[in-house]
Amino acid sequence: MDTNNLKKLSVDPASIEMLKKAEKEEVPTVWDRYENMKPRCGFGELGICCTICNMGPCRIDPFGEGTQAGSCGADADVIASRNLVRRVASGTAAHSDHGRDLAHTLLLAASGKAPDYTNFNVDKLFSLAEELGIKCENLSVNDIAAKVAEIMLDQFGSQFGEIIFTKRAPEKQVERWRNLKVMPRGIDREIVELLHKTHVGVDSDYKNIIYSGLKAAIADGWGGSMIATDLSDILFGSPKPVRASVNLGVIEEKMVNIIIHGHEPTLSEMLVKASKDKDLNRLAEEQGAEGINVAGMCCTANEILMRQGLPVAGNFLQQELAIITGAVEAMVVDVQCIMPSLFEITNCYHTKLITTSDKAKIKDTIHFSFDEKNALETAKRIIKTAVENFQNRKKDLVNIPNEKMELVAGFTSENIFHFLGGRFRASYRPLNDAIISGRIRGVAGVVGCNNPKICHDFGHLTLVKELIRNDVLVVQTGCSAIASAKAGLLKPEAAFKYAGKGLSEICETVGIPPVLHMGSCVDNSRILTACTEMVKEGGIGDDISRLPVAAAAPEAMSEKAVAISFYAVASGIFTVFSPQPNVFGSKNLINLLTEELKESFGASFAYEEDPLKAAELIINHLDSKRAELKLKPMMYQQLLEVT
Ligand code: MSK
Repeated sequence: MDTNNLKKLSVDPASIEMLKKAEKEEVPTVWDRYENMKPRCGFGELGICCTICNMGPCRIDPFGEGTQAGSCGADADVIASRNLVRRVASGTAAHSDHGRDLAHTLLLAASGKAPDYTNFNVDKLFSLAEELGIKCENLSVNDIAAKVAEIMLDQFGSQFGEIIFTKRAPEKQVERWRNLKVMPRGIDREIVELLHKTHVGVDSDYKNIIYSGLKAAIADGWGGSMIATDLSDILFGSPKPVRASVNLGVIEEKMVNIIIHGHEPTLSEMLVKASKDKDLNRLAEEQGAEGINVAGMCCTANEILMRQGLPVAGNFLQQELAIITGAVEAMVVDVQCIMPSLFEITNCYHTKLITTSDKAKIKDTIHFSFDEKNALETAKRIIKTAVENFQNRKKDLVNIPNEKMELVAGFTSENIFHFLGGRFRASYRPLNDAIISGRIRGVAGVVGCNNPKICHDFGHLTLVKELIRNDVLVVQTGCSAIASAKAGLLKPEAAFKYAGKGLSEICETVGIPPVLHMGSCVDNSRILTACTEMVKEGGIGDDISRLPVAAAAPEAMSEKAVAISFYAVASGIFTVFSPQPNVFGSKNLINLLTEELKESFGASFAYEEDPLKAAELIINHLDSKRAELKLKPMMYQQLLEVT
């Protein structure tokens, strides 16, 4: 493939360089396998292929002429909606199981069974305990932590009532969920009920199916994900703005390189700690290395970046490319977004692939069963394995791209208070005032993955640049945040280069970048909390659906991204999703998702693959919300018309 063709695969120079290397060394990547899958099944693309029961597979004729129902009688609306919400169930399960693991770790730590996790963030612990109504007098820190962990664990198995963190939402939102009967009772319960409803011969009302999907998704955003975020902050500390670097250039030629990939900070935090062990560093030197370099990939990267300032090697589509540098001694993985292909890629180099979660093994790889009870000890054994592998590096296969970018990350819904309001006036008032006065048009959360259907990072960067150019403050999580970081958008200086005049003035005054990194994919819950704070501050609407805010997932790939988009819409946030999900075989379903949901939730989906058009949709939406609120015209609008 020539360079021009490679440029169609990624806009990231480091990735293009590694794709060239992969081609030369005949190492297949995700892009090759994606091409080999063509042509894709048209029925599957449209979401009208059903494999739910053993009478199938069945498919509906999309032209309305042939078969219009599967063997059981399910039509296109039922088949497409069932397929879609099963993704919501899986995405919600993934996020929520992550939250459950953290609650379990907190309980073990509080009861003295996980001694490596006892350095609690007591400020956050006390504030959560107070919110949960725990009477803390005469209780030890461990007792309080145990009570918090138990209440959090109860959220999963609860059968009745309402998930506790939904109370954080504005009152109007809560009332709406109750009236629409989508208030989740327990996280596991909603996932199970959703799977039950989509079993053959249960729910055959596509609207009812979608509403159940929205209910389960609320249990994710305001339940499992929010629990994961809050408990991570208690166990590992609340993030603070940190400077760090990003892209494949963070891999160091003279050091032992360990890439940690996946999601849960329980593993990554221990590996970071173990990598500082004096004996292991001495061993690295004995092997001829200058030290141990730990870098992150995907959302694990975001976790250790925000709390430890560790470098980020890349986002989802770069996991194979990191190994192709030939300079990675070990890739250590836990759960989610880990390509099974890593085994084949590591076999082409000296890299050891190490799995750590009993939930996620890869056949024939080294497995260290990670247990919170002896976490640091296991982490040290993993690091030692990587260090001892340094001598097996094939020097002639090493080629590390120079690309490396500086960034600032680590914003949270709490510390934005500090940055926007200043030390003595910590509040969302300045943000709301900036929106009211027309300096900032609104706020957009741009989140999600990479997907080889879209040129790597192109969707994220084009959308984000267009938004900030039009005075939209952008908040980001996940692989989308990493894309912007690589392009330099997470540096305060980016405001002068890319942001509109109004946003740039705010960034300069406050000293923040125009694009704020707010964490990993579970940390989208921080964006929900920030929206709630904006409502509480007043002046721009009494419920999230009235705020000039929007969301986008320009290169969505995972089922978690579908769940996130569902809870964003259920929370009243207009959401542009791309590439289009497999639902276009049902006109009724598309109409429900893109139009009818507005009536009930105050928000809907838009499916738009062109990032400039997506930006236009978001800007128009923010302007319509501003008009509804009778806010002032944009201060510098006349200078910055959308292209
Ligand atoms: S890792 S879910 S590719 S954001 Fe959270 Fe990235 Fe999407 Fe995985």
